[in-house]
Amino acid sequence: MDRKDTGSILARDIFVKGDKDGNKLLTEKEIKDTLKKIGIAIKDKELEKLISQFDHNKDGSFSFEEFDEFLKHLLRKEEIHNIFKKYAQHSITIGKKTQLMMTPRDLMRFFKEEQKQDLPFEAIQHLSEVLKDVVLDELCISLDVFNNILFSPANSIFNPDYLHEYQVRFLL
Ligand SMILES: [Ca+2]
Ligand SMILES: [Ca+2]
Repeated sequence: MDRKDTGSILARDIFVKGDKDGNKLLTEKEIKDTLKKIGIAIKDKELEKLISQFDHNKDGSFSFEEFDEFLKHLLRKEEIHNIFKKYAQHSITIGKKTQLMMTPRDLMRFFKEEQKQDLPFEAIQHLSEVLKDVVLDELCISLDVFNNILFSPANSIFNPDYLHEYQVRFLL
């Protein structure tokens, strides 16, 4: 079975279990309960935003197709967050907030180990405006920057075989 089948069957299974009244639609309440069950924590406000983003026919609930798309979006975010945490070995504290950060060296490690790409520092610098004038061990890559780099058009010029492994894993 390839990834596509696995993903769809999983989403279908989650959808059917979450659809308590069996009307083939997930209401906001059903979506909330479902996410809790599969261990995805999400703030009410954020969830409302996402529901309106993926509720294409604006009936206030999710059809399977809408839910499938929504779930892929969520899993991709989780995945990127997890992979960021794995490679971001430093943190900085601004006020009361502590934020995980990567150095360009950490990012190079990510490309080498996860994307099988040996990117020289210069190539890394080309990937992001933020990295233009930094040195190897400078803490400058936040989760947002990391996300932008993964999704930047510049990233696609490198090794298309491993193109956006973390973008496509849950989209396939
Ligand atoms: Ca329902
Ligand atoms: Ca809908």
